[in-house]
Amino acid sequence: MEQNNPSNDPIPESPAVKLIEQEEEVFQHVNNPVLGLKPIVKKYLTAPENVEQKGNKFFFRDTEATVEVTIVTDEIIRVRMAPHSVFLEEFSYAVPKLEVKVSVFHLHENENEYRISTSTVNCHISKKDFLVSFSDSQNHVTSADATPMHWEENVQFGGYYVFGTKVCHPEEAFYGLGDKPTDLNLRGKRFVNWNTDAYSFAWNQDPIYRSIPFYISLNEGIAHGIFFDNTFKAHFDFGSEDRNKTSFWADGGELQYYYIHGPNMMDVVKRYHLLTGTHPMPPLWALGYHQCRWSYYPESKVKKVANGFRENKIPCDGIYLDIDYMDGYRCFTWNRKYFPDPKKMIKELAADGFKTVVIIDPGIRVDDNYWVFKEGKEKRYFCRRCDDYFMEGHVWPGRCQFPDFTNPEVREWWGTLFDELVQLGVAGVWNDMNEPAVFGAGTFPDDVRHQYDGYRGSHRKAHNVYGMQMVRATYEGMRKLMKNKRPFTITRAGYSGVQRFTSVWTGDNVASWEHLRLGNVQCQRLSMSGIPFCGTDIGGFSGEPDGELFTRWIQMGTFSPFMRAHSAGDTKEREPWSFGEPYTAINRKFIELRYKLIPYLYSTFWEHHRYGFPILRPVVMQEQDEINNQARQDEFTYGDKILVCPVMEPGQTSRKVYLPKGNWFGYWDNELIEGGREVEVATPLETIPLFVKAGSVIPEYPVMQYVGEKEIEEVKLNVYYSEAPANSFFFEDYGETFAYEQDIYSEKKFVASGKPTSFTLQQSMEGLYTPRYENYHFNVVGLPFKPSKIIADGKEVTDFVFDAEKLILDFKFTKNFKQIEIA
Ligand code: MIG
Repeated sequence: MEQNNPSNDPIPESPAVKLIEQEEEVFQHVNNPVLGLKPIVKKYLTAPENVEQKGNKFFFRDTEATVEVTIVTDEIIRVRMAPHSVFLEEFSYAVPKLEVKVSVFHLHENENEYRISTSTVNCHISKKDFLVSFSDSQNHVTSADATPMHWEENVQFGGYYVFGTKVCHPEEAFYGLGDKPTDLNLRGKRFVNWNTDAYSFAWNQDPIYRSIPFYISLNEGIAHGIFFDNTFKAHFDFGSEDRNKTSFWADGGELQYYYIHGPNMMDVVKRYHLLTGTHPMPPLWALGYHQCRWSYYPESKVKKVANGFRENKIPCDGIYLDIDYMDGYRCFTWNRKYFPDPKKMIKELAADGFKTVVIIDPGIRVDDNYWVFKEGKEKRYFCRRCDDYFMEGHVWPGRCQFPDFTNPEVREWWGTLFDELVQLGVAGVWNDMNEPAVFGAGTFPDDVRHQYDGYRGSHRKAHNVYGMQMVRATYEGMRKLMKNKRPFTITRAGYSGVQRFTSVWTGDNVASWEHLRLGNVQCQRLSMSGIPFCGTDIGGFSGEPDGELFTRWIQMGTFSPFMRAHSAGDTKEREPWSFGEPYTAINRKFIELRYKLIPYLYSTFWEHHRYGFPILRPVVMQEQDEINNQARQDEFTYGDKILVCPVMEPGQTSRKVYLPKGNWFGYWDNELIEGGREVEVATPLETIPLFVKAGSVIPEYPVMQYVGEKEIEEVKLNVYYSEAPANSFFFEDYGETFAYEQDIYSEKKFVASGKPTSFTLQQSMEGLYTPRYENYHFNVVGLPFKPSKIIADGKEVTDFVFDAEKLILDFKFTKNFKQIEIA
């Protein structure tokens, strides 16, 4: 496909263009040898001369540039700017299909501005100076340009540096941007998006592994989002250089961003998912505990670790093989000395309930006797430099070449390479080093060429999507090979939209209390940034945790959507029983809790997949109008019903926890506490602060050593009394196929509501799946009265036990009830 190339167009010298000297600007390019010699000239939009409408698109022109405004939905508006009025062809790895869903919109014009309005948002373009702003239907301005959009020609590579600058308000807070290892609120900071292998990264280090150019602004309780869909090295400044300005700019590509309306942060995240997609339902087993290490080998060691779990009665579903399983680190091969019969080993592990996950790196060893290299070479699938030399770099296997994952044909090929691994029974693939990382050089040079799905680009454009396209190729290939069973994938690098293909871990962290704290914030941030299935290396990758730190990390990891312990090769043994008692027992208790809550986590996953909600939710997302919540980053909710506050300091015996408004029950003691305030909570090593929102129904499976170990005969429903009506969801399906896409699932909705002397629980169902178990075991917590009668669908349940001291009511009934009344 031919692409318009703005650099081929004549560049008119327009007197109307404002020339602004470098000194006046907040942006400077220090690393450009060519531009460094000349004064940097930024050109700003001047004034729109007219407007032209084509369907849902509006074009505004000054003497030189054009701005395109696309009404995507009632709440999402896209803005693009073409310095010389030539737009790039529409293509985005983040937004696979721009679905326009808008009912009505109108264009208005007056003396001062053009205004395009949907039912909820207005986009204003000022006639005087081309400033773009957005307001809600009450005419409250939510986002406004501080300076007109601008650009700077890139003499070295062609194209432009593109800039957007918004007004930053005194109390405005900022969230999002993926995995940045810093405080949750990004205010006052500046960031770069450039995927980087960041071994033992530090607090405030930037950039690290991922590039998620999406942020949420919260000002005076009103939120909106900006998704700057640009894959080049991109920069964000949240009132750092100038406290009154928020800026985002990139070293190439288009100034293209989506304004995502709120006013609720939750809605902003939901709408971001509308653009970039959600995570597919994971295989149920992947919600269990995973054990990893660099590396478990030979086979006898793998078996020993697996047996350790079963002997210690600590549940585990996934076991990982790091790079040493390969022959000389050649992807898709086996070291036969360490693993003489992988098929047999994987089968035996599977019989004992373990899924085997193997690592794969993008670097392919230059070796004519190695089939993967030979095929890739013959088919011309490896990346090349601008002058056609191969992109070569050293990684684990030695001298390597790298597949161009931005080429759909290469992705297809890569997908087929997993054939043997799938035949051997491998259930998951761990995609590492895909920033891409290269020893010494760090990554590829800028001039490496990429096919970019037919749109072509240098590494400047493809760098940030390389890893995402690798894991996409892996995921799609595995899905085909596994005959539509859900594959499990994990990646280190990523770009917006990567959640459609994979889970992520936060990379090479450190066994320190600071990193435990950092991991907590990173997982919350990833969740708000559209990456729900995330976790840290439990225990810390490098360094040595003591028993206390490891246990505190297991406790936090129990509430990470992805739960995996991992450690570097030069560290001591790091299994949940490695630290002796009391640690082993506490680790077991928490991993068991993880398994009990799998149906709850899975239901939360469904809410993510179907509705675009994040799994972890920082407190500020629940009460965004509480200014104090802007700085809270320790506690979060897991789904919307369980509030978790990890313990992140050694020797801590109690800590303050903020509970959002409403009633909460202590998870450990069922004590009723009114929220909207901080409470002091005891934090002995055996527990962390956990609270359940009143009115919740939390489904619980019996503890198993791995998912599917036993047939489930009964599901426990923990029902927490509330007077105010409250909804809960309970999702189930086969847990391993894509049948849910054809409505083969069961989504139950519970509504709990109480009165001082009665309590009602209603259930309704949707979907075509019927679980095999027959019974619910009810555990009703916090009844404020002594129950004397339970009526279920008109029939009286006579067999119940009430603990008057703990206020717990216990009884059983079939799962297909419609209404249960307790009085
Ligand atoms: O250069 O495969 O982040 O989890 O154990 C190190 C070995 C390569 C980096 C990953 C880490 C993994 C390690 N890898």
